[in-house]
Amino acid sequence: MRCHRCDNRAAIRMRQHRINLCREHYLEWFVAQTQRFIEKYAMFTRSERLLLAVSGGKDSLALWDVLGRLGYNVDGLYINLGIDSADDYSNESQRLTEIFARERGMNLHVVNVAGEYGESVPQMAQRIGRRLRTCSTCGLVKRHEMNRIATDGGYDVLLTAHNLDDETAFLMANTFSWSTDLLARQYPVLKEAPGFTRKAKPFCRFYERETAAYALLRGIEYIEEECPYAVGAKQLEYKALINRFEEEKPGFKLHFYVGFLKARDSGAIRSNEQEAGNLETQRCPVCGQPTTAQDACAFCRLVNRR
Ligand code: Q46
Ligand code: ZN
Ligand code: ZN
Repeated sequence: MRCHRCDNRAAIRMRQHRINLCREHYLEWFVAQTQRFIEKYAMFTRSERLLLAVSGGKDSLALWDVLGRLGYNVDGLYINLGIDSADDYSNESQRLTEIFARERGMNLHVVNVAGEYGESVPQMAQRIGRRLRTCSTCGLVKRHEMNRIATDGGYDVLLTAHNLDDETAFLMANTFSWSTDLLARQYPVLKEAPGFTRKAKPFCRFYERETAAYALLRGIEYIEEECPYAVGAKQLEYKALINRFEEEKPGFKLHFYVGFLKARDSGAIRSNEQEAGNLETQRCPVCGQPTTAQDACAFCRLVNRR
């Protein structure tokens, strides 16, 4: 199998794009594609300050690497959730993230949930009796902390490294449950609104195996273990299902996602701007973040501030 751009041995075969590339041309292609997505969806510019949520996994570290190469002004945010599995998941992923940042001279914010609020995420979930739903507690904490650091730090855009596999799994879950609000908010970029920083997902059109190949070929050291709470999550079942479709029909994921974006652009699905606008009038009296609650927001209630 030869590279389509030179005669060297191909390092990756991408059936969905009908192209094989060697290591050097793959790394070049991947960085150029990222820039193309940033421009296509008008995500951000080089004069804006970006904050990237990094987990220590392949996607977020690969995105940090690519944005640095492209000359963007991007800082990292690592949130230590206090997940102390056999592999010491949280501390190990923090360690790898810190090494990555140090080696490249990148600026990293670290939030330790237990240090900040007196309890780890699994402890919070257990206290409120939602042991089996640690992920929903986790999601609430992560969203709040990302928004807090982005607002306090005066960042223009908050980035996450969701890839196409993540996006299509959300899309399928939101479609199966007809969660139209969530569908309306699913887009490569969400405009800023009062109390909300703009959000962008520059990797949303990359297959997971493409981001993994980038991290591997670039020699990035990342945490390979999954969070132990991901096991059995619905999200993984959807991913497995979508992978079966992809096997049978290469390109399925991309068509599914891009088709959805087109439908949304044509106005078939109401965009998020109105949604975010509705929150404008209400602010949490404790933390000041926008909320739909009449009093303290869900996060402040969770951490017992009220
Ligand atoms: S980190 Fe948190 Fe995920 Fe772990 S507890 Fe669930 S939501 S699985 S992205
Ligand atoms: Zn080549
Ligand atoms: Zn609050």
